[in-house]
Amino acid sequence: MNLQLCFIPTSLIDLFAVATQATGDTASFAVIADPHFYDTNLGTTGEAFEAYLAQDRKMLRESETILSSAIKMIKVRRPDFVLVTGDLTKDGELTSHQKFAGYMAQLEATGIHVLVCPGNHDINNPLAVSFDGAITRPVAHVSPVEFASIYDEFGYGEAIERDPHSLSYLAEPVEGLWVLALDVCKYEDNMASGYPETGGALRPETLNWVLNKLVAARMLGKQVIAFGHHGVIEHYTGQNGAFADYVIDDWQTVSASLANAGLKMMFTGHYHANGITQTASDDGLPTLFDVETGSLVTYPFPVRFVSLHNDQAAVHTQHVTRIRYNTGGVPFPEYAQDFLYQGLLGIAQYTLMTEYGLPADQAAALAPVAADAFTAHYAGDERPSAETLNLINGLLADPDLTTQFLGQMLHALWTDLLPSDNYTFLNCGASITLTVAGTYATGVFDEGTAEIEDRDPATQRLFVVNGDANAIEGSLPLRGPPPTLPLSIHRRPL
Ligand SMILES: [Ca+2]
Ligand SMILES: [Ca+2]
Repeated sequence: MNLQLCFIPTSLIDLFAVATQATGDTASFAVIADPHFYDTNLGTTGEAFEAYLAQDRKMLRESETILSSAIKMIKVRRPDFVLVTGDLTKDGELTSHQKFAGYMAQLEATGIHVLVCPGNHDINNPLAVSFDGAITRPVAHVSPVEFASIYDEFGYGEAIERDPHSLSYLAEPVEGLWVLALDVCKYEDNMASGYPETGGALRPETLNWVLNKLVAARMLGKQVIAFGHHGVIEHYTGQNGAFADYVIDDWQTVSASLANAGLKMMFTGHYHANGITQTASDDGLPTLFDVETGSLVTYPFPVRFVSLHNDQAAVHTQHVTRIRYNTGGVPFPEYAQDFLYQGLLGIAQYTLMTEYGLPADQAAALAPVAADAFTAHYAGDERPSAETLNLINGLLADPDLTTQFLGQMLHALWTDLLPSDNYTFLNCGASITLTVAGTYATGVFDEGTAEIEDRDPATQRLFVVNGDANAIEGSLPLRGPPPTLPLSIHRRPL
């Protein structure tokens, strides 16, 4: 029996590109999350600014140049539109919003639509201040009405319909594709409380509005995706218990309602982590994906690119690796990873002492373990080393309940829930249909004759490594009609 080569490209995005080229029925978009744009004219030095940075993990001084690099990446890929999933600004300062909108206008000027939604930092924020030495001074912030006005060109002005109860809206950036922008932030009482509410919820009236839109979409034959700031599904087991403000209130009921009404993909941010999780039906089939994108001011600065075809999506993540900024000669990724790690160390040690009641020496010993876990979780596709697992198992076996709880949390942070986070193929509909483009037989059985397959995007031909012959061979055209066998063979010694 001859070995039949199965021509499956190694990259899912390539597979998808092939599939969509065949039908032409597709949309492409990019997602950026939590850019936390900061107008540096409001101050970047002094005791008060340093104190702000110390209790945070955002690269505020660099936010503008990172955004600029991300925009360049997006312009190269030329998607149909871009989703920005909230926390557009550091703390809702009017001038930060205005400057951020200016950058979005650059994208629209190249024909790429931009759709935004608010995050918990963007509206009615009493922390909108300027920094001067040890002093902070309140600066203008924006109301819900002003937010919609500033972003008129980026969703609100072009909406098919706006929800009367929130800053949610419905847009159709590509014919046949409805995009629901969901405002899940709770900014109504911010000024009275003196602090921006971190948690999120889909107001009952807004949930009804969304469910009605999903019914209408089905009737009109529109495909629907949604985006919002807060997660609608946990991104690790127990996230809602440990960080309730990062998943919407009553997330299980709400996500089930959305899934039952036919929503299949929701794009989110807020936790600064790049992760994808799913709800599943009783027979294990995915019903709703929460595609969370990491922050543009937190290492490793992901920008997601999504190719959508009916109920299937290829998700690909790129990272900002270069910025125009003086990093003291240190490569930007290294500089940024160190900034994140040092920030997380401080936050972890403080939290372990104040919220978990650990003595200073124990908190100092555990802080690096926590910082490692969050750094890995933020990047996505987290895989613990044997050493890390041993350490976590030690915590889980400890008789002290607080230590056991910390062990559980670290274990959960390191456990990547399905599907994979950075490069994946989301199939929300019927099973994928693969069409055989052609076959080629080497005439060799039970040897390594098809070890690595790859596609040459320039020629649209597929090549395969024949390990047995120590050569690259096979040249299968991936465009046009299926080839007539036998295929032309190009053999090159390795
Ligand atoms: Ca995952
Ligand atoms: Ca993950």
